[in-house]
Amino acid sequence: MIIKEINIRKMKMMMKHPFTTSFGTFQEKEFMLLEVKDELGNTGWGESVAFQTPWYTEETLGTSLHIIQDFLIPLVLGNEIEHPDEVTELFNAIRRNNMAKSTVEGAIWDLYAKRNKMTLAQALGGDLDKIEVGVSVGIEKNVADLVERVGGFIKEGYKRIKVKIKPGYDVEVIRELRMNFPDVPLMADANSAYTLEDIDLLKQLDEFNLMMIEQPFASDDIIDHAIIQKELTTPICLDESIHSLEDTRKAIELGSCKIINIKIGRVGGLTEAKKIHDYCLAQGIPVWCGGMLESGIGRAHNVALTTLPNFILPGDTSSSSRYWEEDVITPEVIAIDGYITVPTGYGIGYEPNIEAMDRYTVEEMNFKA
Ligand code: OSB
Ligand code: MG
Repeated sequence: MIIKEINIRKMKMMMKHPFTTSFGTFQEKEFMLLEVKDELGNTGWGESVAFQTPWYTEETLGTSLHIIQDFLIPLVLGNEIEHPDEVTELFNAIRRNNMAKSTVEGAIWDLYAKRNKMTLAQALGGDLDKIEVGVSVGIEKNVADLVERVGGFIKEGYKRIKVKIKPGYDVEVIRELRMNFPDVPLMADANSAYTLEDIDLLKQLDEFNLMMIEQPFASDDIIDHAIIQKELTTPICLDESIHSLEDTRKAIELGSCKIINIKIGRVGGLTEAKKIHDYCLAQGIPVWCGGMLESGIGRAHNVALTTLPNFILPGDTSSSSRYWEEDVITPEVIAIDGYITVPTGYGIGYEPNIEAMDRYTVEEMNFKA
C-alpha cells in the first residue's frame, strides 16, 4: 500500500468526572487523532495518547506533534509499505518518542487490516470474541466517595478494580476498600510516588491480598523494584518503566516485576506491544492492557491488542461512557458484566463518528504525498 495522505486532528474533550493520579488531575483531555489514506481510498485511524504535560513520560502533545510532523510523516508519506512492521523499522532511526510513533503506526495497522479484509485483532494474531476488562479509579477527595465509586463499578460488573495510591492515601484507603469489598479483585497503582525508603509502608499492603502493586518507584528504575519485589508477596507490575521489549527483558531477568502493563503508546506501537506480549508469554509473565484515558479510537486499538492469548489479566479499557458523554466512534465501546465484545468489522471495527469528531476538533492539518 502507498500512504497518500495523512490528516491530523487536535482534539479537546471534557471528561465527565475528574481523574486524579499521584501526579495530577485530568479533566479537559487534549489529544490527537491521525488518519492515513492509501492509494485505493482505504483509511486507518490512530490516536496520540501523549498528555498536555510531561508528567507520565517525557512526551507531551506538543512534542508528539513536532515529531510526527517533522520526522515521522516524511518517513512514510508517499512510500510503499507492505506491512506495519516495516513502519516500526523505519521509525527505529528516531530515538524514543514512542507515543508519536504509535500514533502513526497504529493508523497504518488499521489501514493494513482494512485493506486485507481482516479485523485488527486477526491481523495481530488474536482470536477472542470478547475480552475481560477492569476499571481504573482515580484518587477521590475522601475515602467514602472512593468506596461509593468503587461500589458503582463493581455493580457494573468490572472484573477488577484498580485504585490509585500516593503517600498519605494508601494503607488506610486499601484497608477501607478491603473491609467493604472483601472478595473483589483489587490492585493499587502508585504512578512512581514512592521510593525505597517507603519499603516498610508498602510491605503493609501485603495483608490485603492485592492482585498487584503497579509502579511504586521511579519511571526510570528497575533496580529498586527488584529489591522490593523480593520483600513482597504481592506481585509488582511495571508500567512507566517499560518502553520496549529490551526494557521488558531486563526487568524480568532482574526480577523487578511479575506482571507487565502493556500500553501501546508507551512502547511505540502495536508491533512492539506484540513482541513484548510474545516474550512475556514465553517467560510465563502475565500481561494486561493499560489505558491512557483514550477516546474511542485508542480504545479500539486496546480492544484488538487484548485478544492476544497472554492478556490473561483484565485491563483498564472500560466503557466509552466511563469518561465521555459522547465518544468519537460508533458504536461506542461498551463493557457489559466486565466483557467487551470484540467488533467484527474490518480494521479497528468501530466506525469513526465524524460529526462527533468535528464537535471536539480544535485544529486540522493535512499532508499529501
Ligand atoms: O498509570 O495507568 C496509569 C491514566 C493516566 C495516566 C496513567 C495511568 C492512567 C490510568 C487510567 O490508570 C487508565 C484508563 O482508564 O484509561
Ligand atoms: Mg499505571
